Amino acid sequence: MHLGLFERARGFGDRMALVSEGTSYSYAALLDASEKIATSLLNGREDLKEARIAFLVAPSFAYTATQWGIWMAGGVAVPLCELHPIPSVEYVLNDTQAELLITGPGYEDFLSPLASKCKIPIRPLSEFLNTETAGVLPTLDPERRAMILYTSGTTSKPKGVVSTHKIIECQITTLIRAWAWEKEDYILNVLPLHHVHGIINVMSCALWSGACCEFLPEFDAARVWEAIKSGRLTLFMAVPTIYFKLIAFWKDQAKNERELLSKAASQLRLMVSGSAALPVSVLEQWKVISDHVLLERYGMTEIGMGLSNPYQGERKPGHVGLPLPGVQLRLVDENEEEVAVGRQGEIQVKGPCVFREYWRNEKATQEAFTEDGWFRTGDMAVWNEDSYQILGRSSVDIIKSGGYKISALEIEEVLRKHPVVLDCAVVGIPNEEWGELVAAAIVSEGDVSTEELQGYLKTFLPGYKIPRKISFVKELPRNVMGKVSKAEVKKSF
Ligand code: MLC
Ligand code: AMP
Repeated sequence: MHLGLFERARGFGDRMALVSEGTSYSYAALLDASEKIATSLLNGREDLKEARIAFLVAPSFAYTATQWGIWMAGGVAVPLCELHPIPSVEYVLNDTQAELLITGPGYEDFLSPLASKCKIPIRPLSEFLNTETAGVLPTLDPERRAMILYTSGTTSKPKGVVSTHKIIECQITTLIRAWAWEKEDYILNVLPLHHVHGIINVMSCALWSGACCEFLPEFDAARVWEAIKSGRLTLFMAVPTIYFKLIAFWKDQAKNERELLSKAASQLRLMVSGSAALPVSVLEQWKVISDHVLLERYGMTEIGMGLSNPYQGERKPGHVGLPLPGVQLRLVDENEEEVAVGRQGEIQVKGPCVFREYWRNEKATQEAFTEDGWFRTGDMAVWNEDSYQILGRSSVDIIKSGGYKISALEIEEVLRKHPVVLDCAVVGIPNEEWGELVAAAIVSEGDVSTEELQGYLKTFLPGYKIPRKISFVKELPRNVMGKVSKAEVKKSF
């Protein structure tokens, strides 16, 4: 076991690594718990040899120890998401052919029926933590697969993005340098831990640095402000929707409380926004409140972070700065020729932080890369004088809401099964708070309301929850659907 993350953690010993549910845990305690989990997972074997271990554990010390334990035993970590519709979780379990499902407290009832349906053994995390002593663990080659994160694409089924230890290390160290992480840092994680934003940018960067990461099990504006007010945070990173909600909370406070909150926020050394476009209005209001010009950056599950505004230097509103060190980036037209300066094009990326493959999907992997190895992001951008500006997705079938990527096709597939829905087109429509809201244009044989469709999604796909919430439904005449493009449908809302 010679991975950089663990070697460094050993050196940090008694420093505080994580704070979870009011308890602090040192690096030594984290390593100890992880080694015990790894030993228990191995159960006498020498190496898990990239067996996939799926787990659903709330953001907490237990989550990190589970992830590290899987890695230490030579397994591939597959973090699940409780917000995904049950069929999607089932799909992930089957697709990864997970050898085991670990369930954290509170998820047994949700996971047990799935585990038996998929014929995957399920074990509570508590069993692993009860292991008495740690055993011998395998030495890991950094080129080995480490993690699979599922992401929606332009197909209705999500794809498993595979990263190796080396890729993860590259994604971490790039940010450590770019944003000057150090061991005195203290960050609050409010993000879900099945996406790169929470896993890499927040939790792993903190642990690589010898810093402290405190978990909130889920976002709560009052608790975030409380943490900011306490003065213990040096860093904060979130999706634009979260800044929107923090602004709303601040506005609700009395004048003297606002002043206290603002003063406390101004003491942080860095505040970052990403995962979706940061509205300039949010950036401007946050500047007034906290005196921070939010550092906006651009990333993707497949590439980690690609573009970032400078840590030091001018941050241009509505822009995402320059490629991070080690990231090669170009803008191309539909013939995959580089566009002239000032012209918009698709972002393509190359470099050591780019993912290895889509899990068991050679076709999708091949299609995602050009012949000379550039990854096609599907995002459009333009170079404006000194910085890149993201213009949106090239496909209308991908919606970003609250920082979550959603496949419009996945929702359409369900809606078309509704008894009175003859046809439908699902699109994302711009919204300052959520980035985009899900809207459905339908052709129906009878009246059908937004609530009815929302309810139908929930019944048809138990566990079909936010953020796939349909916010608007519009009826289209029968002769129109199919003749208008989705872009036109989108404009019509
Ligand atoms: C929630 N609601 C929505 C919604 N999500 N309504 C419309 N659209 C949505 N997307 C509604 C709920 O139904 C509920 O309504 C109310 O809002 C509160 O719901 P909630 O679940 O309590 O919301 P909240 O906790 O405030 O969640 C918002 C959030 C969450 C922003 C904290 O969406 C989140 O954690 N997003 C982060 C996702 C993320 O980490 N993405 C990174 C991907 S990685 P009612 O009526 O019941 O009150 C990536 C790469 C990169 O993108 O570059 O980083
Ligand atoms: P995901 O696939 O969930 O990792 O989401 C990645 C996508 O989020 C990217 O392909 C972009 O479309 C979007 N994204 C991330 N950061 C930004 C940003 N700063 N501005 C606009 N879009 C962004």
